[in-house]
Amino acid sequence: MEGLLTDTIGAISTAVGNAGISIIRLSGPEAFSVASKIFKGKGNFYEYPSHTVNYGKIIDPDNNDIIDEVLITKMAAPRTYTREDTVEINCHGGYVTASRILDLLYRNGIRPAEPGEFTRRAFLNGRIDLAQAEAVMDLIASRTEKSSKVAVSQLEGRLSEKVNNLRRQLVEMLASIEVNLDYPEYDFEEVTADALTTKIRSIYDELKNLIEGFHFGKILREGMEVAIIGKPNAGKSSLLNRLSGRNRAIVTDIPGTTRDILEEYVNILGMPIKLIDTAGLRETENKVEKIGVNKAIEVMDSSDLILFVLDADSGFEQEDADILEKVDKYRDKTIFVVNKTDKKDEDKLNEIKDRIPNVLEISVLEDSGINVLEREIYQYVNKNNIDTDNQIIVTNARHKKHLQLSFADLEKALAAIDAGMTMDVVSIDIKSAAENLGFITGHQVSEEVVANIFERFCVGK
Ligand SMILES: Nc1nc2c(ncn2[C@@H]2O[C@H](COP(=O)(O)OP(=O)(O)OP(=O)(O)O)[C@@H](O)[C@H]2O)c(=O)[nH]1
Ligand SMILES: [Mg+2]
Repeated sequence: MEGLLTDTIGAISTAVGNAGISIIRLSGPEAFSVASKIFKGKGNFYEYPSHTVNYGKIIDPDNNDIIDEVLITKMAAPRTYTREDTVEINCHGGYVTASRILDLLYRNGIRPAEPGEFTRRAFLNGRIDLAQAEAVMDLIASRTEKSSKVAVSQLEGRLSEKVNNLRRQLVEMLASIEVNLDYPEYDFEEVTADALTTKIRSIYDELKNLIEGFHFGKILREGMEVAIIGKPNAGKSSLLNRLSGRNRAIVTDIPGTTRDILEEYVNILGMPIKLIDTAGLRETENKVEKIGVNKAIEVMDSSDLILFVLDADSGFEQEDADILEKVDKYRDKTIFVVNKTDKKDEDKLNEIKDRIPNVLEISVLEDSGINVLEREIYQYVNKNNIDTDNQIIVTNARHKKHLQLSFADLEKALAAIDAGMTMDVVSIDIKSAAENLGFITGHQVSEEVVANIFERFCVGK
């Protein structure tokens, strides 16, 4: 990338939309000189103390047009996000004003920031490590309080700390092996195969834990997929509407209303959930409905959790028996729900309870049992007892990849020791394991990989 750290970059840092204010951020060696050219406030911009907010106007120096009244924040390096001289202009909301100011800046020597370039600079200037930089992106994208908590803890460097610690242990191991090999005449403590195995095993176990947590991390970030299935007219779409709090799906008393998959993000007790409404499952000759039914069956397989909705109005029917058979292999990830309990036909309800003893009774119409269902869904997600406040959770696919590679290296190292290989052979795998961990925090990461990661950021972050 040209002008990697010598250019001064600028972008609108707030989201596009009708916000009250927009913030334009500048970073780089010319940030102050360009700001002083277009900003007219009380006194000389250069003399403002660092980290102060100042009132003034943005004026086009070419024709003296006043573009906006703004608050400008001046922050001198190195105590800034990028560690460079930084200026933030709070201008009035709306895209038009912010774009005009940005345009003025571009005409006066500022280069448009590339996606993620501010964070990239923070990384290149050593303020944050790579895992932290990626956490910034996660934070921007995170939908709920819980997922943003995980991102914040990564930002604080907990994953990095852990990975660095494991990496350091591997490097120390390599060092002691080398000392043994290179200076056999000295009386260093000998690295025995047993001692080495024990040490590698403990790191191996820790990596395994981190890797296993990835699935949960993905759920936190992208939302767990919960499929609502059941026979036609059971009230699946009604339930989706209730849980999402809006009339997303069409509801009618005609069986076979929903024909396609419908997805909706909802927030259940702080967990992001992707709810999937499906076509009622039944044998059908209707071509369109048939496709919908097949899709519903696919979704059962791919989803993280299934809500099987039965109908207290109709009782337990052959269609339910058929679905029960289909859902059997997914029992561990199924919550059974009987809707329309307001109908108060005890016999029909008991028919269902006899077949499915632990079925959860709800009525979307009367809004009963919904809170209990929400808690069940929440508990299902948390049943692995992952404590998001204290556990390090891997949420990023790139991190996971390198953890897995490192894990595989250690597996090879252990096998090599077992096979009675010499220490210099074993050390090759250990070195590779350490390198793979280094890739996570960017300790030894090629320019190309860095560029690739930052390209995924939004401009202005
Ligand atoms: N009495 C009562 N009726 C309900 C309840 N929930 C939904 N209904 C009604 O049941 C009918 C079917 O509801 P939908 O939500 O469309 O059912 P569905 O399972 O999505 O049906 P398909 O899309 O055809 O598979 C509608 O007339 C709803 O108003 C409930 O708790 N009690
Ligand atoms: Mg429906």
